[in-house]
Amino acid sequence: MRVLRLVNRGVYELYVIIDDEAYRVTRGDPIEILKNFNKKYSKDELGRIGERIDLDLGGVLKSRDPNYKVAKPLDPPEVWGAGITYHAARASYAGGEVAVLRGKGIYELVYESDRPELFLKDTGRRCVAHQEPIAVRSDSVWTLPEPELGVILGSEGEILGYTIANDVTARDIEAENPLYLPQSKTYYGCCSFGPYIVSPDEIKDPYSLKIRMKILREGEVIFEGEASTSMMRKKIDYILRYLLRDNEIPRGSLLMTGTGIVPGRDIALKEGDEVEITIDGIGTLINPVVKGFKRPVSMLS
Ligand code: DO4
Ligand code: MG
Repeated sequence: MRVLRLVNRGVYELYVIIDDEAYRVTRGDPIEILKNFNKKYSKDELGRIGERIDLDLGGVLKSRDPNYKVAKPLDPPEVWGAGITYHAARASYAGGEVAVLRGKGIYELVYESDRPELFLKDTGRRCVAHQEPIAVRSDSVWTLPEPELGVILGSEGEILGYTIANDVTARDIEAENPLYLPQSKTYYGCCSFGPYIVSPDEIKDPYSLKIRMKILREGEVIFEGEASTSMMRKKIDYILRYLLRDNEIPRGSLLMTGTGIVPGRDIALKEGDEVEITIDGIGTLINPVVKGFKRPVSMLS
């Protein structure tokens, strides 16, 4: 089951998609729907809480339908990021290592340590939806996208669903001084996620998902990379044990599980670029890039 939210002529609509059939749900919210996914909503039950709609989903996701716009599948009260969960992320800091502690690079230490890196990315309002612009800060010349498997958490920290997340990061600001991490990670347009949330029953093994990312400039692919969640050094349950320790997370929060694809120093996002992230079994998240803050439609309310 997939949960999708659309804006139809300025009004939010919630959809559940089962076997490529779309049901517009008029009762319940995305979290309630996901919490009940294991009841395996029958089409009859869906008929009770909503109605079957003939939706050209492919067209909607490609913004071809002027009436519909994809919204964030829910408004997470908190968005957390896990860092250096893949070797590729750790390796990307080698060479120009930004800080050394006890004789080792701090990112190498995090990769080897028991304690994961966790940071509060946002309270949700700086994150944008599929097809909305992600941003390069006006004071950054080296900003990179970070394609990550996202998990939506219930009130007990249980996984309610999976999504695609982009933990956009101003790498130059982060590299200048580790204490600048919040500025490199948190600003308007620093994160996108969606287009769907996929219920856990559809994801047979969260550790065998292929993640692909492309950056397009004037229609040309200027970067292409691939990773698999099988390469995660710290697994999701393990990260959650640390995240939830003495720390209640409000239901519907999003945890981004770290990036396994890091473009080199020759790549920096520019206004007009497009970032395309695909995770097998979940979908494709596409965002254009702007320089500086442009208020996306989802922030208007
Ligand atoms: O401090 C570095 C953050 C790294 C990160 O966001 C990631 O590995 O995905
Ligand atoms: Mg990240």
